[in-house]
Amino acid sequence: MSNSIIEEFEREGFATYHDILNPTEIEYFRNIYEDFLSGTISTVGHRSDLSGSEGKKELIVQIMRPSMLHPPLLHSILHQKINKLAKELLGPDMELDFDMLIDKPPFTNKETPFHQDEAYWIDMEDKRAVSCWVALDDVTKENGCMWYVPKSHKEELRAHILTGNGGAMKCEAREDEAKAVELKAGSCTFHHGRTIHYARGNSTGNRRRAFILNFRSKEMIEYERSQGFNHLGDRKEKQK
Ligand SMILES: O=C(O)CCC(=O)C(=O)O
Repeated sequence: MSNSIIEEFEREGFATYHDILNPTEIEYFRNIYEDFLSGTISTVGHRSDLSGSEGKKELIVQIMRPSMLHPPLLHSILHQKINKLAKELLGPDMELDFDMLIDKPPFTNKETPFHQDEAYWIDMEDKRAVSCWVALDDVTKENGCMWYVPKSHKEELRAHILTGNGGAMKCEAREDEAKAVELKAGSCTFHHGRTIHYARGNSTGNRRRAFILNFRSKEMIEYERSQGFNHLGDRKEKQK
């Protein structure tokens, strides 16, 4: 990873990394993604609708810890590459804490509210945490690219509310203080656990599949697990 990306991440709280996957690799991960969505790989206990909707059609499909359900992912090119980059960003003790898939199907048009990831987690002494958000489709503002509030990782944790019914956490923030990051499929952004971010809904007919990996120190992962915190939570099963 270049020094300028590391500096940007430290200064702004997020940074873009282009072409982490080549077209063949994108296809490989899209195929696995479809196996999760269709239930070919069972997602029982790991799948919920982040929008909190109880309707028949899922608006924001969230599948937690896909690599637990399909362990070859742990050794995949994606996990290997991002693990190495996370270590370059935050230190050699960075390990995969959890991964997740967030799919916004066409025309579901449901935003992911502004939040800081840290609001979802138990309090930890060592706040170093980085998420890598990998686009498996081209993402624009219209189909739900990520927006980040620059330098917000240097702020305190803002007050968050639960949007209800097992849905997402939400804090006060506005689009006009955030920066949209449109990406080509196969590119990604890294953001700090405290960086405020959000995504519009997918108002287009295009796909918007994101594969997200989160890293923190080995010691903090051990601490989380000792507290029974495993990033699965209480999932409201829709199906599969
Ligand atoms: O993909 C999304 O809509 C939200 C993702 C997100 O909040 C995250 O990766 O922390």
